[in-house]
Amino acid sequence: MDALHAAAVAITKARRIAVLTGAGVSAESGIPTFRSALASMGALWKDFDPATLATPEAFARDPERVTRWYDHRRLGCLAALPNPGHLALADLERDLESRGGEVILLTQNVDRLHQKAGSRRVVELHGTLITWRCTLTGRHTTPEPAPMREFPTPSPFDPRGLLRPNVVWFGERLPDDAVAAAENAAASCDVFMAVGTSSQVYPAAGFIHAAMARGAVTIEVNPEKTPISDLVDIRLQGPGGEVLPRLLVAARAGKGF
Ligand code: BV8
Repeated sequence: MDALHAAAVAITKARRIAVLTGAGVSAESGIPTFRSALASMGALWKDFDPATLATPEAFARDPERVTRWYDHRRLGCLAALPNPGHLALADLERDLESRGGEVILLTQNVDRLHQKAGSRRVVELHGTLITWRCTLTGRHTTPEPAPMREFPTPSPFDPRGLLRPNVVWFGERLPDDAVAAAENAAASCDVFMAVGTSSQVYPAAGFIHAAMARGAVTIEVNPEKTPISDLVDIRLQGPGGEVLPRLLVAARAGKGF
């Protein structure tokens, strides 16, 4: 049995499927993957390592530069459309629900494309770029779909504060409710899929290992090798926008969803 068929059989047998997605699932929507995010920014960012840019210290040190980077990415996310990979994951959620099962989508992405594609059970492990919050009051706001007017951006809630993106920076805690939902999903799923992630950022990548340790069937969808490629049960090598729709067709053929 080839890998795609084996994955389709595992999905048709599953009642609970957890899916961890990373930047790769949005690559075909034109959003650069995290580690290459700077390439889309041109020379201005060539000497900047995103892992140092995505930190509270970087924001404290140079709020203008960090705000510009995030606002540029926010506008890209707002303009982006879900690709066939996002849409297939939304279809998978509906298929499982049609037979009393469930899909829990744990995303590291901050672009809200899974929601745009129709996925409803989405856990944003690293927050989102679409909403921002006041550094002093913590109050949230959804900036209008146009470039910020001032860099850094004064908070509308307290003139002494600034607006920052609602993302989880390196060195910041993930939201407790998101971690609890992810831990629960990893502890109770029949199948755990890792799609479009380099599986290098923790604690998100740790959920794959937790599911593996419990004996869930693990599936990776990625065109490249990653630290988990030789550990998962089934490796589907290819872009999510091609593999996921084919996987869904195979699963539906096997189960008549
Ligand atoms: C924390 C939001 C503690 C911001 C991001 C062990 C345990 C806990 C923490 C750590 C640990 N070890 C190290 C740490 C620290 C750190 C960490 O993991 N560092 C890494 C670099 C080693 N973790 C943290 O700091 C976390 N916080 O632990 O806090 C704490 C506890 C108590 C109190 C205070 C603090 C916070 C981590 C979250 C950081 N925020 N994003 C923003 O977006 O700017 S991380 C960001 O990078 C993304 O969200 C994502 O998670 C990560 C990048 O990973 P990927 O999504 O996988 O993307 P990448 O580009 O790497 O890979 C893309 C993949 O797609 C590739 O494999 C490629 O082959 C594939 N691909 C390409 N095209 C396609 C494709 N796949 C499918 N289809 C395609 N078409």
